Amino acid sequence: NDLKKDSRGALIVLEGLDRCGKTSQSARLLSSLEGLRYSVESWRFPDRTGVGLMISSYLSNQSQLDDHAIHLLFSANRWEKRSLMEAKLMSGTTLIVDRYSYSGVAFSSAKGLDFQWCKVKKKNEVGLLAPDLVFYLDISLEKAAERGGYGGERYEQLEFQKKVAESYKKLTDASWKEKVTYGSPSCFSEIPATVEEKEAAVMSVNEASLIEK
Ligand code: 2DT
Repeated sequence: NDLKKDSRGALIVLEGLDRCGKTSQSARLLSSLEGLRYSVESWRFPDRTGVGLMISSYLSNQSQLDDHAIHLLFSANRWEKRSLMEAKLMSGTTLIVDRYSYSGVAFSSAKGLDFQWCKVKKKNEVGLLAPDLVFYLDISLEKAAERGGYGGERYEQLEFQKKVAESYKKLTDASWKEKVTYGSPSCFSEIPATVEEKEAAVMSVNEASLIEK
């Protein structure tokens, strides 16, 4: 099942609360895949360039934005990168992405935006590339808080993280598997899948999704 040079790379997403270990795990996954001679890159959303400059200013409390507006900016931030992501995947590079559309739903709905509005109603995610694999790094709030405290950004507060955890739980469906092992990504179809309207969008975690405990 090795990725061949002429097959596309895999889109691997890591999700979870702040301080759940996404950064460490993506670094480990990156070096392990590099060791297996895959072409692989580490990405993160929000990307703090372009539209991301506004997001960054919002997150650091330097500006205020309507909750829906910031939600859509996060989505626009992914759209800005869509063609580059596709080009990378098509050229055989695997992308390990720290946060994606799931964060979009979990964080915005934790603020009180309607869950369904965030998830499918606005369909602003439809057409983005669907991940081949999503790791949800499940950590208790207490453990996350123990890990040296949160930074000073807008969402980095215990009470808020609690709500985010509840939102992530709502995104869980029967297809999520509790599993700790993963192999190298298997060969995927040549063309990256896009988020289909019918498939209840990117939020409905597909068969390949795993929960890492
Ligand atoms: P980092 O601390 O990982 O840089 O994230 N967020 C992220 C959203 O609210 N919506 C999104 O679509 C994405 C991708 C999660 C900064 C914060 O931005 C939140 C934490």
